Amino acid sequence: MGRVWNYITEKLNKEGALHFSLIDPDPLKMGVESCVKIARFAESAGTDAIMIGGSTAFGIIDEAVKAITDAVEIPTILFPGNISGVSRYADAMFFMSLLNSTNPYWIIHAQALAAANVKLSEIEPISMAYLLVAPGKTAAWVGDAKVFPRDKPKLALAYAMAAELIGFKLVYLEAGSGAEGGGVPPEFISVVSQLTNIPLITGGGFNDRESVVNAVKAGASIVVQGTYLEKHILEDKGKGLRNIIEGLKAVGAEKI
Ligand code: 1GP
Repeated sequence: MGRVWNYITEKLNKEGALHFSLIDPDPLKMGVESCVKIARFAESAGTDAIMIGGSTAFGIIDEAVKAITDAVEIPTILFPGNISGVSRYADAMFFMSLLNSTNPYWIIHAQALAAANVKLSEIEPISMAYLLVAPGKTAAWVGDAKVFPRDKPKLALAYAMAAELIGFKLVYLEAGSGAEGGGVPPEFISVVSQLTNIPLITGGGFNDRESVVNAVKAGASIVVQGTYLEKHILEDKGKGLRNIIEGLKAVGAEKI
């Protein structure tokens, strides 16, 4: 078993729920120094891993990935938006397939183009089914996704069950970075977590303690926050994030 996958599963068994912090190393948004600061504050606030990536990865991400990985003790996991999102400096990568894309490029072709590079880099791959729920935001536009309407959780369930049967280690319910409406609807999280046996990650629009706590109550194993960090963490040095993570861990502990 890979080192990071082992860390995730053991920590989930012990703590019931995990918090991951997403950093998008887009030079049009922020420099490497800010990425490192965000990662450090997130780690000190108790986040369990740093995800690095975005739908529009401009430029070479190696510099940011190396700097972040050197700066924190917790695992760094790539969250690639395309083949340009691979870097050997991370501890692991989500090897993901956007299952509800209408374009085979995002389901298997990009993965095939990146596979040799991933194997040569010896980075730990963690297979993940990526499912986009409305609004889907930039990820849906870039990924040619047929997003699941917010009142149709059973559509996501069908895809999540197929993902489990195919052998994906994780399923990610994504509303898109910056999604309005408080994240993925709890009904999606609840039906998918109850009727599948792989850990469920969710992200996209979880911007406060209440929505994060509700996601865990509904059955999420891991909640991802990105935009919240970009907006608040440099000013409050992780204070607000600490409060959110305490809430997440309290609900997680009830599930053990
Ligand atoms: C995006 O799910 C992540 O891929 C995080 O979304 O930026 O809205 O937190 P936010």
